[in-house]
Amino acid sequence: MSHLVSLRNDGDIAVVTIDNPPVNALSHALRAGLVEALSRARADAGTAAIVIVCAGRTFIAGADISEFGKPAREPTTLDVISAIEASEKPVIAAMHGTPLGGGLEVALACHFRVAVPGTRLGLPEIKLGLIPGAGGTQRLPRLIGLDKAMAMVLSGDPIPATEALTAGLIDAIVEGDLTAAAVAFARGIVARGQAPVLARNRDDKLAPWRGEVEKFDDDAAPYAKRARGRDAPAAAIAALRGAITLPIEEALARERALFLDLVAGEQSKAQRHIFFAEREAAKLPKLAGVKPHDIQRAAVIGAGTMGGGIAMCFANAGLPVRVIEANDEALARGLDAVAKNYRSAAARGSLAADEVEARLARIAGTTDLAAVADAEIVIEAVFEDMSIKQQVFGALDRIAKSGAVLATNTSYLDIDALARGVARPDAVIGMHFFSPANVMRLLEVVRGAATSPATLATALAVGRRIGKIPVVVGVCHGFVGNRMHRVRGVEAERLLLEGALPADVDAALTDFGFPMGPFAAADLAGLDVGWRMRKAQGLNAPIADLLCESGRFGQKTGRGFYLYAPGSRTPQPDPEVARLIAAEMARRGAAPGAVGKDEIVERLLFAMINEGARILAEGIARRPGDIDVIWVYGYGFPAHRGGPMHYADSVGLARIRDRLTEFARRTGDESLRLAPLLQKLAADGNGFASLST
Ligand code: T1G
Repeated sequence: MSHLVSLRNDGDIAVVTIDNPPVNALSHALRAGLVEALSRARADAGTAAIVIVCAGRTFIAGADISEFGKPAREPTTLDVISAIEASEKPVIAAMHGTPLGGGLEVALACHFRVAVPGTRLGLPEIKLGLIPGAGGTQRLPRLIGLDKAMAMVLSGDPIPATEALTAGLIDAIVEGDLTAAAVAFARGIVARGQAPVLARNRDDKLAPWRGEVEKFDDDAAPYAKRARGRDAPAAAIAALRGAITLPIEEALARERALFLDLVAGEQSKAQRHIFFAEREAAKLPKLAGVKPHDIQRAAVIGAGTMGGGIAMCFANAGLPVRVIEANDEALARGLDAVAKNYRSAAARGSLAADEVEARLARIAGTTDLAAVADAEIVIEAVFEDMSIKQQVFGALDRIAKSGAVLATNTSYLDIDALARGVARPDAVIGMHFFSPANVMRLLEVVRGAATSPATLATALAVGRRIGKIPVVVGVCHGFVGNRMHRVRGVEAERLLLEGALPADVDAALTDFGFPMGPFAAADLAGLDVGWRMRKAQGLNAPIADLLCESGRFGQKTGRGFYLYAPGSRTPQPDPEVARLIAAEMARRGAAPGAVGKDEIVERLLFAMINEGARILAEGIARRPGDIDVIWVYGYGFPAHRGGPMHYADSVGLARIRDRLTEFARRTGDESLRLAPLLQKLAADGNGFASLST
């Protein structure tokens, strides 16, 4: 048998143990071993029941994603499932960790399922631009009902074992040694002569839905509405619909056909790229063997929106955190906002009341900076002003304990300049959180020229511990994300001066898949933030500056690029803004014109991609995939497009080169001058992906 699967008997119970680290993915070798083991156990007269269990940290966490896009090899996952369902002896899935995707589908083919406490079960395929392709959309609703199955398949989020038991997805939660408990469970089944029932033959949970297709369509509609250009949600709905409109064999065939279409599609390729790029981003060969500091306690300087959110990240991860503010009033305001945030989470039912209290208890506020003395990591999140930050770092240098990491949450200031002002520049690093910090998963970890490997390793470890996706970047103005964001902003402003309106530009990007366009996003963030920054740096944004000069700061003033009805966050086009833009165009002698949607997308994204090429050439980002992860998790770039650099490869760098050349000629804009790396790759017929091989 394959080295990944072993078979032994515990009396009359056969135990099939899978061991394919790190997550027992259903690779070809594993499938072959499983089919072999099952046929042996079935053929063995001394075997009355079969237990399938996994070694390592989890039950099968899905199909082997790295095999997608390659020729399918037999036995397939469907063959494994047929082998289980053909067994006349009860087969029991014994689960722990994260049985996901094809792993849960294997369990759904078993006659019984048991799990240890803490197991999280799910069908996350939709997060890879796919749908369950091995019967999940048919067997799951037969066990737990269509509405719950719809929620699981279309969200892709796992459910805890307790919920799975209540829903009927598992038959028991077992304590202690999983294998022993599963063997005992199997023995009980055999002793009671309990007839094994296959999920595929269950109909009690589906019967209420037969003839209720309209209700199904109504319930599915909100999911379809939120698809924003993704193909997988519609495919999932179509597959689930088959559960109540088709005989099971036809429904399974339809699911499979929909799945195979998606696997071969660009969207799933893009989302699989992001899956692996996210994990690659955490790997820095140079840090191999470097031990991060042990972090027991954190401190955050500043209780503003960012400081409060950062403190919540630590409290959510079980770490005590001190929040230091300049005065009691600001401290109280900050801690109130944190408490309100937690209480509204409890009100929404996404956090238990006792958990709210436990997290609040981990956050202690003070106005005494000396309180940072026992923290192993200090994160400065004060006002974006270099002189204020230098003062804070000077004080931290005197107070913080030796070996402490001194991090700054600046979103664009020079980390090296901050480090030069302290006696321990090796301990200085940027940890750039995204707002709201307790929600956004991205963390730009900015390595300074003097940052030590231990400081970097510690920041990465802390990032992962507080549930972030840390991506290492170098020091430059705006690092990776904001540097590209600024270039996109300049191009967006230019489009307004060529006749596009804010709503045209925003619609082009939301149709592309972004949750929000640049102008609605600017109104949400507050136009005054960017205005202050531009003024400090001698930069300008013609229209945004004009809006700010007239007191239009966005949602906070009810007027910005859009109008907002009192209490509403819905942007309404404002004729006054159109007039203001027209007047500015006239003042500049610009002829009014129209810019098509496709050109708007190209202008905004190709300019960003060009800047991304410069960033790669300068080594500010290590891999194109790092840039993609930053934009997908920090700026809402649609994951089904794979991030800007992956998207560029799907368009073709030669086309981007030619279009940028055309745009630069037409606009005379220097920042659109081709990045040499883009030019070279296009000339060689290569893509950015060629840089990662
Ligand atoms: N295939 C291949 N490699 C995988 C993998 C998978 N399914 N899951 C994880 N890895 C690798 C990962 O790249 C990393 O490698 C290492 O394992 C540890 O992962 C037919 C179509 C299970 C919750 O979507 O969500 O089944 O970087 O760092 O944080 O219907 O991994 O060390 O070289 O993420 O502890 C459905 C995907 C597939 C689950 C563990 N399954 N995995 O998280 O570790 S589609 C999924 C995860 C499918 C069927 C369909 C997480 C995890 P390396 P990690 P972790």
